[in-house]
Amino acid sequence: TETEIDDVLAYNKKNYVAPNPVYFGKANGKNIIIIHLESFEQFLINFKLPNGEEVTPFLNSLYGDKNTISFDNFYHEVGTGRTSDAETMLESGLFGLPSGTSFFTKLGTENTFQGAPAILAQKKGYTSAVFHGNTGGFWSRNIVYKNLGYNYFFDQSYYDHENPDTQSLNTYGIKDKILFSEGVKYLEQMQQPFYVKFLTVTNHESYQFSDEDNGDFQSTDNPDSKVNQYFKTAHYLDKSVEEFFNYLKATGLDKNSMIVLYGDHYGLGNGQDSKDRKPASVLFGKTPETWTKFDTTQMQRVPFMIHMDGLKGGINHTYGGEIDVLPTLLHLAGINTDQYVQMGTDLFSKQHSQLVAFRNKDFVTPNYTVYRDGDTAQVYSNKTGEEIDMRDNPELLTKVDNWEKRVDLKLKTSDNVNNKNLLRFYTPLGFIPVNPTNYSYQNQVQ
Ligand code: GP9
Ligand code: MN
Repeated sequence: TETEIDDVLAYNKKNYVAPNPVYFGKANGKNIIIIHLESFEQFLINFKLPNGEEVTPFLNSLYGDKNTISFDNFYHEVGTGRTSDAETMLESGLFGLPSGTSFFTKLGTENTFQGAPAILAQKKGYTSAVFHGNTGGFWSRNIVYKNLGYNYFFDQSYYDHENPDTQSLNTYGIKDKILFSEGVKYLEQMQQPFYVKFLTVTNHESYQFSDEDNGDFQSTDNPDSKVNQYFKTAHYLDKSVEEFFNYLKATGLDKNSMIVLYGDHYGLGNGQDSKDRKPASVLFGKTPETWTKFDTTQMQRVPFMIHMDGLKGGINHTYGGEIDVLPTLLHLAGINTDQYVQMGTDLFSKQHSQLVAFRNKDFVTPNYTVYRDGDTAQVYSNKTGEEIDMRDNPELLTKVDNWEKRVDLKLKTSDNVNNKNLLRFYTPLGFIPVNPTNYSYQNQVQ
């Protein structure tokens, strides 16, 4: 009902944090290019194979680059909606649903959003586009993106089908190298500033991938074929991104663009499921028997990097997650966020909340990792990886109780907005509601 939005707005007001003046507007007027690294985990960064070879040399160089801010305590917060949950958080500042996939349900197909493309268009004149190598109807993207206010959606039909390379199209979409090399044909015609995202897919588990695609990269010789495949496709993804960066440099686009890279969620043996643990455990000198859920949570880290000329690069140790990306980016773009209903907080803000809520209500703080089985919480020390005996620790217990309440309220508020489509009752000052019928993604080209 209409009054429920009042609770949401009260929550929003209380949890809003002011931007950091050092970063606010730093990307004012720049193009924003989001690169969605499918199933890409943080551990891949600077990971070396037994033969000494790096799996992702280009992303490693970017990670330590003087114009790149790289986060090393950034967590994915997806639920069963996986990719779609990550997209939902980055575009709308709201979580995915507690179960199910947000894109297939009312949330994606009917709800009112005040999302990134619309905000950037209205406040700063951005044109927006998504590039994805599957059909428009895949995961109902052709509906969801209209609700978000995306001007263009370059799906599979926009890419060259004569090229034998694109024939490798399979369940998830065309290979990443083709997505980028074909996608730039459209990118270079777009009006600037633009807000665009490239959704890669090749690193998705069970993607049909041939040794030819592998180039010089050696077999990784791991006894587990899934692990080998993961390294190979991650390496391929790394090369794809490198080629795209070369293009951006060659055209000078890198000079007036902010490039944001993030991993959407786990890819290898770190779902919540214990059957997944085996391949991950051997990589870290553990066995499925000694692998703990704390180890699993460590694997929930994914990359988040912001690359831009004039940005002072470095490794940022702030704890945060995907829900925090939208306010962070809007502030960089020079847009105030206090009017918008967003569950995260700007990672650069001095008051940023380092309480990272997972979709299943477990959470992480800079010092503790907390699991919630029914009424009792299990608290682990991040430093030792050991469970803490809470019986003689009333002070910590009080803290944990307080964190639990905050995590619950955050998720509950987000779920209320999503399940009851509450944003239809609230239009931020000066915001024009998105009309999905204004957008058509018909392929005019072929
Ligand atoms: C691919 C996506 C499916 O872009 O739609 O990927 P998943 O959700 O399984 O990661
Ligand atoms: Mn995904």
